[in-house]
Amino acid sequence: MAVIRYSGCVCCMVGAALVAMLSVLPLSGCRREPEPAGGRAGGTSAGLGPADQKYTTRALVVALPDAGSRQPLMLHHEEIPEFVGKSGEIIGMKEMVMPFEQIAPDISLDGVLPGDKIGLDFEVRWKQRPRTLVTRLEKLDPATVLHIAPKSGGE
Ligand SMILES: [Cu+2]
Repeated sequence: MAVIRYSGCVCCMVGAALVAMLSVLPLSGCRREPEPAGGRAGGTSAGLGPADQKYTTRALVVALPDAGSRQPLMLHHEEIPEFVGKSGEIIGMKEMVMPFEQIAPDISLDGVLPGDKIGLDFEVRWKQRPRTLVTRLEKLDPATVLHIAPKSGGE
């Protein structure tokens, strides 16, 4: 009986199980998904389980993601009164500057700059990475008045 080792990747686990049963199938084609870069090119939402929550809010762009420095997208978002905490209770979230770990691969940040005002949807997964995934992003009229503290450009 062969010793079965796997590196944590589900397809390897399945492959190893098959090898154990059949003793013929090679583990070819089995490789890890690349780590999410946390940036605009970062990762994929494929393979993620269903989101725990999804929110729509508006925000000021504070910093764009940069894979090199591992800087995530930083947004100063408006209050999200319906925000659900890890325990499942509605705890609300005040307006704040917050990192958004990942952006869905179909979303382009081309033409988006710090200081821009945006509308966005994002998903929260408390037990998976990324914990926050931006799934929609839309530039707003610069004249839009965001309800955020003035320190980063709100009014
Ligand atoms: Cu927040």
